[in-house]
Amino acid sequence: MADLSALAENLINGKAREVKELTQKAIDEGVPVARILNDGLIKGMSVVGEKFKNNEFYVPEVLIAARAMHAGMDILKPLLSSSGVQPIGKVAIGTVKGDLHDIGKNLVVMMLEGAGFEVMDLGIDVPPEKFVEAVKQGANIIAMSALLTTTMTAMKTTLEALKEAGVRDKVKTLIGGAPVTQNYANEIGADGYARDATSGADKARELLGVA
Ligand code: B1M
Repeated sequence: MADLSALAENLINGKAREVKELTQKAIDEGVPVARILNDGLIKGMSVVGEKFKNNEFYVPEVLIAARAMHAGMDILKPLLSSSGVQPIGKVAIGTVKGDLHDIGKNLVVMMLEGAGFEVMDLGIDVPPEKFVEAVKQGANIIAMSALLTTTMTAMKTTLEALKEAGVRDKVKTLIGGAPVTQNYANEIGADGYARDATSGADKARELLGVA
């Protein structure tokens, strides 16, 4: 019998090989892919997120757990679309123009994927036009990361570009990164701010009204 709690547990402990095997075993035993995703991979990743938030896990543990999650996702992904499981939303994320820091942004990507979002990772040094283009490609959330006080202003420029392109009301915006604050989000009119990767995924769910 497929043991989804063992799958979640192995993911939390970063055991990629075991996660891959248990995911395949569950599929072979006919467990619905949505259950494997929700009660195995996503459940495990949400524990990782909580531990990270509470300083019980640090960046290396999160990266190792994320690698394990990807090992399971690689097997599940092709089956998800054919089984009709829809992602809970599409997030386009990038580090803003002029900024090359991506460690924090990559953690946010992992937490978003772990929460069931489809993620378009636009990378680093992302110009406003690229975010605008992502909205045209169906992104429900534009998520921006900045690590420099000199580049966080590109968040404002990007929001202005979304307005100018006439797509601002089609998308929610989420910002974060070490120098960014809730006050700054209020000042520039971003829809949401998150202080860490786990809260980023929580906020993204909240912005789309996903319980
Ligand atoms: Co740079 N750097 N750096 N750097 N760097 C900082 C940010 C700095 C604070 C160091 C310092 O002076 N003490 C400083 C910024 C000062 C400021 O503006 N206030 C700085 C500087 C000045 C620079 C350069 C200008 C240095 C130079 O060349 N003179 C230069 C700029 C390059 C550029 O971007 N154009 C530069 C370059 C670099 C490296 C390339 C060498 C490297 C980046 C490598 C990489 O990312 N691939 C680097 C690094 C590693 C750092 C430090 C040491 C670590 C950043 C990091 O990865 N933290 C950093 C000092 C520090 O923080 N101690 C520093 C770990 C990461 C997990 O945290 O990114 O904060 P963080 O992400 C968190 C949250 O912020 C949040 O969640 C994450 C996880 O919880 N979060 C979000 C982040 N994005 C989010 C988005 C969300 C929600 C939450 O929603 C969308």
